[in-house]
Amino acid sequence: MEHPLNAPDVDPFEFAKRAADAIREKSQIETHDIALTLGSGWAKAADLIGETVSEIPASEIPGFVKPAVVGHVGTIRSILLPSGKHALVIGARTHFYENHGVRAVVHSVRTAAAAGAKTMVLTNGAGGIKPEWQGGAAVLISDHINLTASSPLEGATFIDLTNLYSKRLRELAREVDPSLDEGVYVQFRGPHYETPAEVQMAKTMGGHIVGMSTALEAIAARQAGMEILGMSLITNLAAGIQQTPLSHQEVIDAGKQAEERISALLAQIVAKL
Ligand code: 8IG
Repeated sequence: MEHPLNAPDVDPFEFAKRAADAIREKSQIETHDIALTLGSGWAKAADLIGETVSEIPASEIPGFVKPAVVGHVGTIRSILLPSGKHALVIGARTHFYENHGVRAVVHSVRTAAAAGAKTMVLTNGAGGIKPEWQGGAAVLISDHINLTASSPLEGATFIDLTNLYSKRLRELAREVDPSLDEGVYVQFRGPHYETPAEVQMAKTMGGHIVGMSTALEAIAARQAGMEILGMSLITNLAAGIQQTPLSHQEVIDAGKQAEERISALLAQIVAKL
């Protein structure tokens, strides 16, 4: 928890403003319209959505720590879209399981909001509960169940989470690919994968996707007034749904296999935002 955001008297929103100022200074882009967090399997989208204006190591931006997982990028990119809009691509996600506290988890989202972004695209690699999702399916997140027992909101901050994952944006995504399925994302704390019993619990609760990110970030994005699009790459079927044990290598391989296809899909969707 010895993260700068957890020091006494730190206001996380002030910190996000400072981070956004650093991005403005380094990218020379005054306002970013859209922000994307690219999870496992989605990184290539950054090369396809537009022209990279600048790429900043996360370590040069206040409050960002370098990612714990190999395969996560660790840079913030400013990209000029064909539409003339500017996108901020966050390749450095902090996971709840890293134990830097929930402020660190949502700092990138708050920074994106402070940089001007009105739309937040949250992507991840995740496990699938629906057996028909085998083989690197990309699915839209329709809602979530937050099983982290945490919240990015501090104090008596009551915020409505209806339509958290914008129906309008899901429909926009389906204009690009009408076959896109959707499901409820269940955020577990991790970093262990679920037991088969926990997967059955998630299923009984109404979940379809299991993962270790996104829900806390979506709450912070809603607090910031952003419109949210959530997408999961199903790299594996959840424990007990698939018959073989889960492995991080399998997840990485499935991500690599799907990367070209889902990144192209995401680039087409971003062009419509
Ligand atoms: I990739 O099966 C990926 N991330 N919790 N469960 C959880 N997170 C994941 C999984 C999974 N696959």
